[in-house]
Amino acid sequence: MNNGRYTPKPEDKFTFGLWTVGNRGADPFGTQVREKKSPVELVELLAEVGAYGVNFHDNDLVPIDATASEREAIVKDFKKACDDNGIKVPMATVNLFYEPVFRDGAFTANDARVRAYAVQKTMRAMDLGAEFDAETFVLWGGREGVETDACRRTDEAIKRFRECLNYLCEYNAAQNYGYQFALEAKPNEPRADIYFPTTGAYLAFIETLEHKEMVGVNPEVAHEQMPGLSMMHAVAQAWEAGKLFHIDLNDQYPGRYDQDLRFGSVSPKQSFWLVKFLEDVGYSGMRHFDAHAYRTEDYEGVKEFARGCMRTYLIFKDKAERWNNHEEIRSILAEIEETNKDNKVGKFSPEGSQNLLAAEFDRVEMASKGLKYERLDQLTMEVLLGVD
Ligand code: GCO
Ligand code: MN
Ligand code: MN
Repeated sequence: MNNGRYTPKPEDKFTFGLWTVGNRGADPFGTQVREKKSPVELVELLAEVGAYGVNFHDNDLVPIDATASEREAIVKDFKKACDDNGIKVPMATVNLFYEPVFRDGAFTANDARVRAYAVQKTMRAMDLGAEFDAETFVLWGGREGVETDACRRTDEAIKRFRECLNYLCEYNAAQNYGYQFALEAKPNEPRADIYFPTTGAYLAFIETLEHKEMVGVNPEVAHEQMPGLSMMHAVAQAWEAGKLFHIDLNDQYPGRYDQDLRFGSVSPKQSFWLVKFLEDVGYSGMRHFDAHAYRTEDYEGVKEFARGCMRTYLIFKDKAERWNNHEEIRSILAEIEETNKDNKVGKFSPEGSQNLLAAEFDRVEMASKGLKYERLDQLTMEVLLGVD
């Protein structure tokens, strides 16, 4: 049914990280279950399932100890694989969490040498991404946090983070890279508490930067849902602020470790509202899936996982259109809009405020009529469940 409609097309802008389809199923309790695939093989896999692009951390592509000539050969092969398979590299990022040197953080570490090394590693990762014409540079500060707040003052950590960000923005300008930085929040894991735990926290921080126009956010479903927050609300705030530079789509049961499950597989209703929001406002950026296949899978299962992420997105996009054109839904929305017509607040003026102070409101009458949200939500469920 409608199979062609749910087949990914380049204009859908579906991307995956090398670390997502390349995830080998290791977890803190068990080792890898899938054999290692090279970056070139992963690009081939992504082309096979119909993705638009691939993203990478510096060390997903170039091992941390690679020599200059090794780096050159890797970049050349990978570029060829991307070109041959019609795969773009829209986003690049830097790994500031894996190596022991970052055990106390990267931009916020107490050791000034570690902070300088982290900035150097990021500049080099920016150089690498620029070789592939990446336009977005994601920064996820996985180790920027604490197990014990005895180690430093939190406001000092924030100042250090700002200093590094300001530096990297200058580097971006000096090199003419034209990157948009996208900051990715997460409340915890791997640290007990990570600084800037939510997208909202980053949105406030960005306003304090010297080049705030270069910096936006990369909200992730799992990271907002871990503490039980609404991803769509975080995305909407970022969008309204002109700061939705990228997005990490996956799924997550609230209150647990970061699960990075297939998009839409846990919370279809929330995922639907998210897709509907992105489509309604005309978000034109990448739809990046930062998720991985179950540990039970081989690479055929990995392909099923990747296809599933994209197919579910497209099904929700279809459902959003159905919702927007649904006759009864539209008539309830029109009734709602009717009550919103006469805005008495608007912009403050002394005269307007006198009028508002003098206005009479019948609060009993205003609360007397049901709002039909039960019906609206049931209709939403029926659209989602495919009976309407
Ligand atoms: C995580 C994060 C990462 C980042 C990635 C990009 O919880 O592991 O979501 O996957 O998105 O490192 O910087
Ligand atoms: Mn994550
Ligand atoms: Mn992520």
